Amino acid sequence: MLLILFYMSDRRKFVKLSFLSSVALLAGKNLFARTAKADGEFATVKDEPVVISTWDFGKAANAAAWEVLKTGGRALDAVETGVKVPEADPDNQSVGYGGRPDRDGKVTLDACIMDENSRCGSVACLEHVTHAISVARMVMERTPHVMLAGEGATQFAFENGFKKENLLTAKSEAEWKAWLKESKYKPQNNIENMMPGGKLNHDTIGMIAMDKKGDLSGACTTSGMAYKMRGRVGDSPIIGAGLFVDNEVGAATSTGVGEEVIRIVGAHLVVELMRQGLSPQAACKKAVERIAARNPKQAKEVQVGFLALHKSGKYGAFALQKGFSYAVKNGNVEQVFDAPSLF
Ligand code: SD4
Repeated sequence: MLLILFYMSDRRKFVKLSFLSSVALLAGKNLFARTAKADGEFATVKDEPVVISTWDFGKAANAAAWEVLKTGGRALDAVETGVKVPEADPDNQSVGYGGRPDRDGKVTLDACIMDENSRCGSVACLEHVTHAISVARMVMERTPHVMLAGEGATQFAFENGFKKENLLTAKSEAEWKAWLKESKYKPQNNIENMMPGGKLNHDTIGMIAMDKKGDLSGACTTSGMAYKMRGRVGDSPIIGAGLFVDNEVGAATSTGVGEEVIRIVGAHLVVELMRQGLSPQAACKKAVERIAARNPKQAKEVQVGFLALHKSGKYGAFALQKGFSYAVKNGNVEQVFDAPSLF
């Protein structure tokens, strides 16, 4: 009865909304698709699977991860499966195969992975292997170490069955050669490199998942800042900076100018703030504010975004600048959101 009364009194609003939705659908758009929702509005309940990841391209990665989660698979397998999608995509020029090279023309990859038992693995400056995340997982599972870097990481990959590949695509090579003509090096918001034409093209994928058992895992993989110095390592392969998972509390990942994230050990900070009771979005915001407070002038010129999932199933994100998006997938939601930002 109450429901009917509510329906009657709200009928006008309902009709208006239905009309707007139909117009949007006819126009081939979802009016509500990218609204930044209040923190945790679509929160899942504990023990229901969910996967979240950075940027618009996280949507395709989430879909692959979801195939693992929906059948009761482990979050660790889900995040590895998920981030392999952008790693293999030649059109994604900031992750894996087809990534933009360093200033010497070498594609070097950074990646890390962490599970519900705080087991973690990482590779930095890995060359000639598309799936850096799988090498990172092997470091975790087959060595007593957490991190392998440079030639040692590449050698380890070959010794463990990865084939030598050329990761530099014709497109990325042509752009790098064009960049060489000017050879400037100044980070740009949401680009973090000097691409000719200033075309937007994002960026590191950080992914966090919670499986049916309520266990958390995360993965982060990138070709790093385009045209970086040879040997430069960003935040993405650094446990605590680019990714952190604490199965008691939650998990966080980052994207943007890695140097800024490393200075505040960003992902770990976000998780610790959630431990103190902050919501995922509030925790991400506080971490971003800490970067801004440290160097207010510079903070206006660079992008950093954090994405977090609380053990309760709530998620949230926050960035320095507008333009950071994140993708969410669970049983009810498959959507890309614009993260709120400081500036
Ligand atoms: C890095 N954090 O290498 C990565 C790159 C990135 O948005 O995420 N750019 O610093």
